[in-house]
Amino acid sequence: MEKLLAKVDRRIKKLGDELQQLYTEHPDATIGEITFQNLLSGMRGMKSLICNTSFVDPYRGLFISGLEVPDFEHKTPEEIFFLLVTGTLPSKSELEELSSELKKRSKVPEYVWKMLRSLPKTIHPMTMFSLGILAMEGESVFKKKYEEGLHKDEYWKYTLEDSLNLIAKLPSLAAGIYRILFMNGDIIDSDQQLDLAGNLTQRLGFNRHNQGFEELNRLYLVLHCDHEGGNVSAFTSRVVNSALSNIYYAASAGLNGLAGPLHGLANQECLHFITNIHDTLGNKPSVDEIRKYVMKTLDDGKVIPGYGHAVLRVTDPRFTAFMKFGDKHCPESPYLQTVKKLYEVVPDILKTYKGGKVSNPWPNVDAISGSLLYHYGMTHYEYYTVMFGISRVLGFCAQNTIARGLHQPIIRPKSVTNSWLKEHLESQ
Ligand code: NMX
Ligand code: MLT
Repeated sequence: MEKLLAKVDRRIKKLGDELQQLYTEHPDATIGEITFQNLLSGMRGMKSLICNTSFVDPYRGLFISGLEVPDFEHKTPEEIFFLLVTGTLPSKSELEELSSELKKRSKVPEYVWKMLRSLPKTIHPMTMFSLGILAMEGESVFKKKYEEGLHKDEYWKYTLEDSLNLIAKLPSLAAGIYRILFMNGDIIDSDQQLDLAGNLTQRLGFNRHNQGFEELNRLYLVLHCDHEGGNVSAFTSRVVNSALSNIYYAASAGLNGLAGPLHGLANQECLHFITNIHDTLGNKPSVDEIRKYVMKTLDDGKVIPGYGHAVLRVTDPRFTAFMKFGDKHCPESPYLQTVKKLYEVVPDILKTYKGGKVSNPWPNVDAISGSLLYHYGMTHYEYYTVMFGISRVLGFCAQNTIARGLHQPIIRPKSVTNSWLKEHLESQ
């Protein structure tokens, strides 16, 4: 792990020096104002975190150290984790080192399977995923070292150590959950030669050579990896880790946020939405029929899943990357066809809905991702957020490793009461 450690160390020193210099030069600088509107709107747009793993430009989408989605969509999850945590893509030998470390650490402890098998079959797969990670908390090397009196400067090393131990187990853990809930419950061993995506595909029990399913899994694990620091799941994981709760606690907490329908569960909601469209209108609904269906959904006081975003103001480039994949591998899929028809009608409807109140009428990643999994026979759509989650843990791990390296403090914003607000606003 020497190469990875050395690179992360260099990056942390560089980021720390930059921040120190900026602070020395601008100690009293103002970054932005907090308006009453910000308080009422979930802190939307407030700049209140530093995150260098990735950045979301409202008009160009996700950037990871200067690379945007088309630049990295063909990489592997291993390369992406290296990029997130070090700021550069790995050389061949760096990638070999990381891959071999992950392979060594991939075995999920037996007690996790025992616990997961004992749960009712009605449980949501995201609950099992979060519980599976939480159950391994006792394996934390950070926790052990902290109890022995670890120096602050070393926190990041053991956060990274825990991260590698956790990331290595995710394909096996996630696939095991799929097999316990939807198959006969046998856990499939993987070929030690496989990478994270190959491992996931094999352990799920799908044919690895099934016209692109493994490639789709690889793309899935890459596209969902990180989306700067303020999204619900990453922010939650950062808050939890800022109390020095180890990466198992932080990842499990972040995933609990991802499990909400306005965040990661939107991919499940989208497939449910499309399935309902097909059940009501048949497998080849017309654009007009879809328009009416969307209008009725809005009239019923529901959101259109997969549309809108807190930061983006254009079609999510991750949506576009999945669309390219769909056009290449399964253009005839009725699910993909309905995704396209929704794309034709929803933005125009949302632009004028509620007097133009929707900040972003364009699709996000969740509007398409599930329809591709469905095409390959993964029809249990309640599982789709787990696929998102495997990838997002890469971002949690990278963000928290860097945050510990920079000695970032416990996150604890101030809240105010109505009476404080009244007094404050009236005194202005
Ligand atoms: N359908 C209907 N109404 C919407 C939608 C939508 N897709 N998107 C936003 N609105 C409404 C929103 O509910 C709000 O209404 P109200 O003031 O009555 O509560 C109004 O438009 C203004 O909200 P915005 O400022 O546009 O959006 P906000 O930043 O608050 O929320 C989302 C962003 C993503 C939560 C919101 O667009 C949404 O609920 N989308 C559908 C769910 C979804 O696709 N989530 C996945 C996000 C990506 N991810 O992977 O996490
Ligand atoms: C994400 O990938 O986290 C979502 O697009 C939501 C967000 O960025 O707020």
